[in-house]
Amino acid sequence: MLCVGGITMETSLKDRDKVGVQDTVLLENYTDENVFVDNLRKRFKEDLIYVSNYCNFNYTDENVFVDNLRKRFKEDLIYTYIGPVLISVNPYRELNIYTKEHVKEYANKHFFETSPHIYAVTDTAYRSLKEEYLDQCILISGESGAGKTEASKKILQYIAEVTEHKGKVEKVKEKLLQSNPVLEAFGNAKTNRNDNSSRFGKYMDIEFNFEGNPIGGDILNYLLEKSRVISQESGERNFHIFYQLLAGETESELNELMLKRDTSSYYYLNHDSKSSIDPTSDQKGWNEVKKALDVIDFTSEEQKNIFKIIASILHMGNIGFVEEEGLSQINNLDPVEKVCKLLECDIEQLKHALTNRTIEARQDVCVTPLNREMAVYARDALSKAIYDRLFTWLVLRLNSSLKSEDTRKNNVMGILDIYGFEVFGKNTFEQLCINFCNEKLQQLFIELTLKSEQEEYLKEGIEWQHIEYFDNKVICDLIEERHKGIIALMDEECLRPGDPNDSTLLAKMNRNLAHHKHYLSHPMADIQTQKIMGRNEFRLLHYAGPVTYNINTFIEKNNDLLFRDLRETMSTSHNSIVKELFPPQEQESKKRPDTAITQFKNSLNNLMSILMNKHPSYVRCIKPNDTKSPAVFDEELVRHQVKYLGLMENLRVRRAGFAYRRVYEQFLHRYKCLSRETWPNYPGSAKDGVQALVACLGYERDDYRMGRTKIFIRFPKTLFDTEDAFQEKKHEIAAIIQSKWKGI
Ligand code: AOV
Ligand code: MG
Repeated sequence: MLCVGGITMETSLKDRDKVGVQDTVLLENYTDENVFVDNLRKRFKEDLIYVSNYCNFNYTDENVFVDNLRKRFKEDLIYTYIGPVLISVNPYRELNIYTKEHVKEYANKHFFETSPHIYAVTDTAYRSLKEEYLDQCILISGESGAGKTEASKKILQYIAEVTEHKGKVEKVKEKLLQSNPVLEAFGNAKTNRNDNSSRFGKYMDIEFNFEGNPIGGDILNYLLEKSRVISQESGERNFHIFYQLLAGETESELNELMLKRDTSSYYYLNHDSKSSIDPTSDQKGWNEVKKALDVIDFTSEEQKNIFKIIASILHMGNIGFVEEEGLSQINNLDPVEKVCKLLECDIEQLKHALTNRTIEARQDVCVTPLNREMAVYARDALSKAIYDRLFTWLVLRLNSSLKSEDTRKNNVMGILDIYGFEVFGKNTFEQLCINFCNEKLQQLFIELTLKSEQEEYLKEGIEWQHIEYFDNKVICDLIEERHKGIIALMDEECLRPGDPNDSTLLAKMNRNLAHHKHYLSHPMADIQTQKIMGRNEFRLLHYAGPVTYNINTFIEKNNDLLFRDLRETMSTSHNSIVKELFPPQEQESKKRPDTAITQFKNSLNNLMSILMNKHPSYVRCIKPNDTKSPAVFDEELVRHQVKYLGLMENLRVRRAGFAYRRVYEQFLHRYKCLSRETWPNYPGSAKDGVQALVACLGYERDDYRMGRTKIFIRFPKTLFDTEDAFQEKKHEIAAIIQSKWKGI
């Protein structure tokens, strides 16, 4: 192995054998990186020279940054670090880098000793949990299709590999792993950005016992895009499970569910050819889901009931209405009968509930018949509500199966995998929620890596040149600020008496937000923009780029109203799951529930405080192209992501900053045995003790800084050397003690 201090350079797999070096060329004792790189240039082709950690790079130039990613991508080196932050570029093909051997390669190694990998990040978090008893969270971000969900699966796979393989632990791990196919089948769908796009946000805690073995788990789910149940844009699909059921279920079971295999029989499933995917993948998916449900101990009764519900939604979509003199009537009883058979509810009651609405005003009860439009609305609202509640039920059911038996407060590792930032041809309420969620996550990243890092240097009195960055708090505020933000305006409009509708909402937003830098209304836009922006649209300048939203259905989706008659009908169902989904207490409650977006906002803020209390690790996923191609590295697309993810600023802060810090007392306590001056006790202050210690250890002036309460160490290598010396000393001392003990 070729070594020059601190920089890890990887040669390509192809060239490795030729030049006779192993998988990394470690650079040691270098004085000038550029001289070294020049030397390398003589030996290797330009395209083979790149760095695996940007912090060891002399440049903080965006072009060089992107070019480095490009070169690595071409060599299948999809992972690169900025200090401890992992950048992952979606390879869009299976790489042979996730085998058991790879797991072994990363287990129990210093972070910077190995080449970048999601396993290294996971291992570091895992060891911090196990050895320092710190709760961890791994935050995965990036736009739709960038590889977040895949990354979250690799994390889980790594944990499963490196922990105990027997008894209860093995069973828990099996369940944790199998929760993924279930949630993906019900919560993922093909979109125009990603064939397996997550349509819900997921935060999963893995709970560990004191030996570091998984003993349980808990999943929090965030706002499912339930509108997909009733319609999809061209080229997109409904949730996978509908197609999987039709493709994979046996003929006799399908008969029992009164379903035909052919998707074109169902109004709720998109039929355009663009939206189809390989049918064998649906069959495969079906087998995986069935297996997973078995592993997670869903009883056969529960499984039957789940699929009765899925089938009933497909039939529900086929219920049609005709209108006579403003009154709607069901025009085909066949699907209604099927729904009632499957959900075991009364057909007359359902028919009535689909075409009438009961309103209770003070003491009066008033029944109003629905026109056709309202009946269609009621039907779709029911389908969405059933599916959405079923999804939450599934998560709760998974949680009860994953719940640990240990009642102690154990350490956890959280994995956050949300829906990525997305821009479609038409963006609506759901995209606003999804993109708001991404703003919040970006805000957390900024808070923890750029803001607090710089604030800490100031607080500790370390000389520091402030590095500017774009703080997206301004956009978060535009959306969520009390009384003023978009959410507040939306809620105000939803609750207003009279006839609030989408256009009155848009007018209100335009009035109130016209002068906000990140809000653009149609009337305020320039002529060019007006040409491409409709009158019923508004535009937000998100951290990741502008998105034009169509206001249609905002009010309806935010109100999320399910007529009482339908709720009541469902609560009389004899299907044991449906009964749970619509509890009788709900019918009695008079209180109006929070609007959809306010519930979402509250759950996100709750999530942020969960994350704030854990030790974070970051995975920043990048999408190399828009065509899902393994061969294309679209420089402009990548540059845009590098920009909005704030990676250059992240690098600047990292390069100028310090990799490691610890309060004087802790540092002295751990390493005091390495100097005669500090061992066994230093008479003066901890700060003076640390000063004496590092002088003895030979730290150079540039290696560290002394803050008010902490020592800051610039390079990881400095600390690793100290830690290695400590480990050696520990063994020496142990040996001495042992021999003395034997001597006695
Ligand atoms: P996302 O989670 O970030 O999007 P995914 O993790 O679903 O994106 O990745 C999209 C697709 O890219 C996957 O289905 C794989 O085909 C491929 N892919 C991603 N990462 C890898 C990898 N490490 N190795 C091989 N293929 C990969 V969204 O859920 O849409 O925001 O809402
Ligand atoms: Mg995903």
